[in-house]
Amino acid sequence: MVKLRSSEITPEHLYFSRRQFLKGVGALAAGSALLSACGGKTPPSAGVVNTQTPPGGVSQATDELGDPLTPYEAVTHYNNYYEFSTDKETVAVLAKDFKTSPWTVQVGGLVKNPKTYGIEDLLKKFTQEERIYRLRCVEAWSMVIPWQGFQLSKLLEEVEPTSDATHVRFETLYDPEQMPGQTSGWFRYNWPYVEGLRLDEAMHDLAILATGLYGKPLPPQDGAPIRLVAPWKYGFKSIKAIVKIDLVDYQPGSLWMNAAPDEYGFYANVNPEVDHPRWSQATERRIGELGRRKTLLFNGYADEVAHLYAGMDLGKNY
Ligand SMILES: Nc1nc2c(c(=O)[nH]1)N[C@H]1C(S)=C(S)[C@@H](COP(=O)(O)O)O[C@H]1N2
Ligand SMILES: [Mo]
Repeated sequence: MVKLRSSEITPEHLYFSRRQFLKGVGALAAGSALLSACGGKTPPSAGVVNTQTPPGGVSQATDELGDPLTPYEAVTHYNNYYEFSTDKETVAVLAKDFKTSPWTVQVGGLVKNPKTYGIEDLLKKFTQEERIYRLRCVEAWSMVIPWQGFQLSKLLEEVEPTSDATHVRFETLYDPEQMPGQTSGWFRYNWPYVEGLRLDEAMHDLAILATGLYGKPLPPQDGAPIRLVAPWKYGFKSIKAIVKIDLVDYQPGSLWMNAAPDEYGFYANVNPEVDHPRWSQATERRIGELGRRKTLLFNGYADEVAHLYAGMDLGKNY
């Protein structure tokens, strides 16, 4: 159960502003069960109907584990997006006027049918479905987010990777005029933000390209107009504002691997037993909750994805 008593909402527990959070709670209270007395998991055996009412535009008030959705206000005002700011609460403000139209995504490399898609083509061609996923940042906080989007596999099937393709490389827009974090001073980072997946990871049913959340178009701060979501991996793999997707025959680097190779690897699978060199990954802070939760292997998606890593040393392949 999410505890929302104002006395408990302190910067110690929640790093976004208390005022903003309470505003969000107020806005959600009408339609949401986040304030109901009986949140949390109902054992199926009890035969009790889950009385939590989902907020507008969303089909369920919880994920498949019974964890409540993180309030919209938190999802959209506590963001990691270094192109705008390293301050999570400032991202939404600086990204407010980010231009997402016209927008194209160039899909190429080792494919039979390279193609440049307008964002509107992608929205029309691929049915947008809801996916309620946990998002676990490598910094050890997490959220539950109702996304809309479509499976990355659908797009890849359309461009037809050749038999040489082994990995997928993603690239974010490079536009320092719009993205102040990409200008000088951020010498540590090699813009544009890039990320990658192994081809079998990219083809997995759980991997989506998200175009919306909470039944609305994706806000700029969450990666509009289109971003990756790979929920069993640390959040930094889920690259925002994608303009380029290439099929390649090598393991692509990523901005975080380049910035700190000892701290961030290619796989970045959520794993309670593989600590970050500077902090434990055994537990996490669910935004909006008190205390900490145990981190779940593969962020709770082990049944679906563990086979992808059979026989691999997850400590070495971090
Ligand atoms: N282009 C780009 N994508 C990015 C990031 C970023 O800084 N730039 N941050 C990543 C990190 S560390 C996380 S935890 C998630 C956060 O997504 P959210 O702000 O929608 O919760 O986006 C990821 N995608
Ligand atoms: Mo993150």
